[in-house]
Amino acid sequence: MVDTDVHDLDKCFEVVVKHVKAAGDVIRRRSELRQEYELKADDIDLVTQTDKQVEQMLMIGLAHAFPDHKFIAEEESSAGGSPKKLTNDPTWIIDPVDGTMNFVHSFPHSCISIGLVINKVTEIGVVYNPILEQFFTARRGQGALYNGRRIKVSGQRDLTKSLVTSEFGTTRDVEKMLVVNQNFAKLAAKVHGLRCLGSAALNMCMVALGAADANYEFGIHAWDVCAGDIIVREAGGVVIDPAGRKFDMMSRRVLAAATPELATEITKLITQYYPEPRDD
Ligand code: LIP
Repeated sequence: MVDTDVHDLDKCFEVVVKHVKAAGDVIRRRSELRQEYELKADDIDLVTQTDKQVEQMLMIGLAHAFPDHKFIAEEESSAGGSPKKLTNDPTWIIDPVDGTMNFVHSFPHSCISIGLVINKVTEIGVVYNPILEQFFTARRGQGALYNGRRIKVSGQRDLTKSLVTSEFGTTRDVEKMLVVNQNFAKLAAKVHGLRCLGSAALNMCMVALGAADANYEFGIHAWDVCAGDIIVREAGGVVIDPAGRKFDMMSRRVLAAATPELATEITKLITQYYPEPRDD
């Protein structure tokens, strides 16, 4: 176990906010321009130069301030090399542009998502959509804020009165698409509405804001959900595994909800899917 007291969490928060705001300026400036992109694992799994440059900006800035801290970052991880295991060491989990497909199309729902995990416990979460000036933050035991204002989940318990967010994802894997479409059909027949913002982090922040009542997805990565997880929980919501077990950030499965009752209704209804490989 790492002694958390030695890590000045106030300084960590101050430094990460400074670098996220600077990186946000880069994304905002470029968001009006059509983005060139490269393909990653699939023809709908894209990466832009901005994803890579923003990731470098954040990692260099944080490594300079905290030389002993570790990183699990999307583009570094997707560029090959052995999967990173989450240790007890202070680890920044970074998605430089969550919602890259949106960014490529100038659809204004993209964000920086970054979390600090120590002893496998998330201490800080920041999600920033610089295009719509949506700045979400949370610190363990200190609540969640949206543009500096305290936020709370909706408190919704009833699935038939719920707005639920999820995604088709960035893979055309046949087996996965079957499950995704089955779950959309089952939920569409029950809920008030389904929404896909195109960003797991922003989908979870909508739950924290009380603007949506639940979010679930299979196939996301630790960097898509690390910050959203603490922001939802600090706003009074729950984050679990979609089968009802404890949330496992490296499992590529998430269910966030306003209440445990709503989460249970969703776990009972949806078809499960287990993405391979795990992130670790
Ligand atoms: C995206 C997630 C989204 C998921 C996509 C992709 P990216 O992250 O935000 O929820 O459906 O497959 O993982 O690639 O834009 O950082």
